[in-house]
Amino acid sequence: MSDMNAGALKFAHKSDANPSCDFDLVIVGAGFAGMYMLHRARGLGLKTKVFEAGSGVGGTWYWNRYPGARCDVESMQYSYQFSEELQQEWEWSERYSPQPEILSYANHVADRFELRRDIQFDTSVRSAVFDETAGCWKLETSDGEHCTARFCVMATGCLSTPNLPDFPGLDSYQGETYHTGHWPHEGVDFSGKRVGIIGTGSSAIQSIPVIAEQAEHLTVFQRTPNYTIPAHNAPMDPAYAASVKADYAGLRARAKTKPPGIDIDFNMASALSASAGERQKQYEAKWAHGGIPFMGAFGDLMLDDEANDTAAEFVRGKIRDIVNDPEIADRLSPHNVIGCKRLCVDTDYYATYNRPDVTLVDIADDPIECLTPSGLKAKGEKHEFDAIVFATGFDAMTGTLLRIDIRGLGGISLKDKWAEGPKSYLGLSIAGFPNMFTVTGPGSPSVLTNMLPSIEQHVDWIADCLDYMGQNGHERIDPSPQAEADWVAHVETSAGLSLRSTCSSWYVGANIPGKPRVFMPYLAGLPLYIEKCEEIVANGYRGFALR
Ligand code: N01
Repeated sequence: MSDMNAGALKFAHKSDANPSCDFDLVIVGAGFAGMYMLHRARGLGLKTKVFEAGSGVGGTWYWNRYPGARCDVESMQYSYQFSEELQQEWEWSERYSPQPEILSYANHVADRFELRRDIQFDTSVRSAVFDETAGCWKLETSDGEHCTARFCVMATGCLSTPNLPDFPGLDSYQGETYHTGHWPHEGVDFSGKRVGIIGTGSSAIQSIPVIAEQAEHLTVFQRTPNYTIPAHNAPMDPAYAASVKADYAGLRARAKTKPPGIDIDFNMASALSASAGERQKQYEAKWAHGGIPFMGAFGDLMLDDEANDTAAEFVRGKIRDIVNDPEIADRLSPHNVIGCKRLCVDTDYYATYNRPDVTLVDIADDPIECLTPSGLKAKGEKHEFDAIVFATGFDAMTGTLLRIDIRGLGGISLKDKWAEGPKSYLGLSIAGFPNMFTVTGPGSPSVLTNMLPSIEQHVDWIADCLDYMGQNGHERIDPSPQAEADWVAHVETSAGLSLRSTCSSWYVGANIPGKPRVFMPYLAGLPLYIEKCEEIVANGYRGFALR
């Protein structure tokens, strides 16, 4: 990482650079991206302000408080690496961290680096308009406040705008409603209640076993079954934690060489070249290890349908083993490409369907007809509920950005620019929107990787860029339309190389009616992406106009 204080002197005199702006930098969002961006900006001596919609830091982990919420990347890797002291002092209590612990960690970081004094909570940004004459971004908040800034960093998260489908009769329902992505902070007690849950993605798969423990009866409405691998979560092994801490830099460096930015074992051999017995042994070992590394069983799982189906069939076999009723096991068994939608990681998910107080309703061919005052109607049958949980996901990657009225050069709106899908250079910047950066934006590896190292890589890139601009007297940076178009084409070509882009997932916007079908994240992996980002910098910020 670069020296955080380089360029501080230049920026200490920011008002000389552009006295007409209130701030050097405004950051939107105080999740892990916004917090680290603020920390780096301070190191550069930038006068910075952060606006955060929530009442506290943590982003995703502030909002997603549903029962069972837990990270699917192991704790020792799902953490910041920018401060050796921080990574040495923090103790994770479980192999996979539960949401409250990750939120405590975010609060600890905010306290340790005294971040709160520059964060305005309970404030969302309504609009950001570039004033070409003044060279400032003009922002308006939800409170009607106005401010200006030379630079704007959108640290708005990839999964931060919940998707609530427009079910007919939604407003008529009289019972309690919850969305997993916007859970009440005081928690919910489902004891003695008849609960319905809509959706079977990662959030549902984590919450269903916990809600089933509490509720009098739980009914799950499944449109598409999902593959999930057991987490085998356990208390943190102190010897393992100590061994990581003895060489944290080693672990972080190894992780940076792996496509998802996680230090996991990849077997590059072909599944189809292995014998049936070898494949079974390998899949059993990965199942026993648990979690996302399952997809590292063979090198061609995301490249070849037939290879992929060997892994898919293994998981279907596990479902048949775990679920007592063969008909329910069949309904729970996906037949699409495993790993095409985000692989889920669970604790006791499939076994939950052996409970007499859990019912699975398959709505694949017969969507929910409507909500009624006392529940909902599906497949011609009325279901009565005291509470309905919408585990229906997010308007991912672009949803939050497009809810802000962002206007760049010539007053062009981001909404118009992205009408046919997101266009950006490196997922970091958008042509025609100068001095604005997006952390883990569409066109970057983001959601296909461990988010923390991806966030840090982006924030470091942006901070180094601001430092470079300060050192060289540049006031404006804007990617060229050609560089952007070339990158968008490269992102699209990369997506076509993997089976990952072949299904109706939120990666392609398929979950939101009317959203353009574009594979949004960059699929070629973190190491290649980092190489490209560094190469662009080494070539004088190739593809950017700096002036
Ligand atoms: O959302 P999802 P999520 N009628 O979009 C269904 C991350 N995450 O919140 O598949 C009926 O995956 C929809 O059905 P279908 C992770 O990256 C991480 O669960 O579209 N059903 C689907 O079953 C994850 O991928 C962690 O047919 C409707 C579900 O709702 C991402 O967040 C934990 C419907 C939505 O699933 C999103 O996960 C949680 C309708 N009209 C989340 N509309 C961890 O770190 C939607 N559905 C572990």
